[in-house]
Amino acid sequence: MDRKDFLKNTLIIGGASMLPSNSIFAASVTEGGIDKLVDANGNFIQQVLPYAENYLEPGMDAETMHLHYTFHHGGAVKAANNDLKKIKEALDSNNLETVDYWTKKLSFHFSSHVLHSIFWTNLTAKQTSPTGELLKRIEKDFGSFDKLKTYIAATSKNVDGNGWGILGYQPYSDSLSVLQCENHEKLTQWGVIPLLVIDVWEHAYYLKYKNKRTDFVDALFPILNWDNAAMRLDNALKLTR
Ligand code: MN3
Repeated sequence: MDRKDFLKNTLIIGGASMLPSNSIFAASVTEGGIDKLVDANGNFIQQVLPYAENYLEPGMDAETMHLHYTFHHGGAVKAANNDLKKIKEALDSNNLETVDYWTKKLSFHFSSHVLHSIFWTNLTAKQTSPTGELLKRIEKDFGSFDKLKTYIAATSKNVDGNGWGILGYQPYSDSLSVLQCENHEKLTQWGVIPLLVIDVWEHAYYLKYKNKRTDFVDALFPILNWDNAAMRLDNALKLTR
């Protein structure tokens, strides 16, 4: 590791509140406009958090952040690698008896990896609001930023069981779309690229907010990173238009 990398990593791991702009953490988690979720061999890898675990307090407490990132997201990454291995073994041995099981598991675990990776970058202690193309499209597709906020809050709070509220860009209709995702992979629209995701699994809030998911979602709004969502839309447009 050279000095520049050392400083960059130190800044990312230790001094989150000192992060000067989106550019540094964007460079650390994306490559060519898309999140880097696999290594050169195709194995799933987890990026380091773009801030310290206590950076988002009080909205999100450090203990929840630690458990969530390390064991829930981290566990999904490990499990997704195992699913891939099992599918390869099934194909290599021409024994397809359980391949449907591992295929379903991979969909669940890989989707968890995608959404959690995006979720961490969608949060910041800095005050942000939508700008540029994102704001223009929010106004066109939902009427106003306030209407979108009301919409995505209601969608997230009312997920049946565990799941996510998601704002995404749908390239087939060239429009923004809100999804109410169950688990990590259900109730999607093919093609949607997530821009801003809200984790409403109980593990995301139960330590601090107990059973009050509504309070958690309300507390999340001030720490949503709309700069990151705007950057994600710009990347999505570049990748698909
Ligand atoms: Mn989660």
